[in-house]
Amino acid sequence: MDSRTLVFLPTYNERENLVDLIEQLFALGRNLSVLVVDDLSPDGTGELAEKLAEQYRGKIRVIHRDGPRGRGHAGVTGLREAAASPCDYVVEMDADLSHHPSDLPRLLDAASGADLVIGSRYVEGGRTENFGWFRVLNSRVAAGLTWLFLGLGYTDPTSGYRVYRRDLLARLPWDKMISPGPSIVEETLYYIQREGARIAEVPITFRERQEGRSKLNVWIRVRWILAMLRIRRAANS
Ligand SMILES: Nc1nc2c(ncn2[C@@H]2O[C@H](COP(=O)(O)OP(=O)(O)O)[C@@H](O)[C@H]2O)c(=O)[nH]1
Ligand SMILES: [Mg+2]
Repeated sequence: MDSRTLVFLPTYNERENLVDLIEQLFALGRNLSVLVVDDLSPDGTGELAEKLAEQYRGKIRVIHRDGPRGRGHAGVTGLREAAASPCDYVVEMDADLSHHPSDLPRLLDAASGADLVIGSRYVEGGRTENFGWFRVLNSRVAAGLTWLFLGLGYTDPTSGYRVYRRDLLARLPWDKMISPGPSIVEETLYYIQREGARIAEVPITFRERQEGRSKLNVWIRVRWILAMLRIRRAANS
């Protein structure tokens, strides 16, 4: 039987990307359902997600987060909810079409032999498109820092395109996590490595978004580095 897979999408101002992404996901013909976690996007992404949920009845759930927004807050809400949902695998991917649904079948195939599959831009066969040298440098430096601070020796630890076994997510100590922003991606990987989980890296083609804007700015980058310094300490407290 096709394993049950829940695709978790964190969204903030992704109105121009969400319909395409959802259509492409369901066109894969796998046993998929979708969980959208939106932080009250001013562009109406949350309302659009509700419309899609009506259209694809029973296949899409939407959580509207209130309170402080952030990729990390949304990540904890979404993955926690996913861990308690009836499914075998949980996919996490960006909602800006940078992570392409056409790579998903290969990631899911690899998940039968691993607890976590990371979609990697930098493993042999991986690619980036339309991703300028500064963004590549950024993600390479970030990977170096996660190795230095957290001991994560993977080619692409900052990739948010992943497949988790649901039972792995159910074992993670969500209450200890301290990342309000994108460092949640490295923080979850840190705890997963500590669990002794089997981690595989599979090549993906990452395409920088065509629509909407990245939420990565200088302040978010500074907070990301500060989080790297605190994650290990919080884990051991
Ligand atoms: N719910 C929620 N999602 C967010 C937030 N910030 C970013 N995202 C989503 O996280 C994903 C990655 O964000 P993006 O801005 O593209 O970051 P980049 O790919 O690193 O430039 C996208 O699906 C965003 O919509 C947030 O504060 N709340
Ligand atoms: Mg993006």
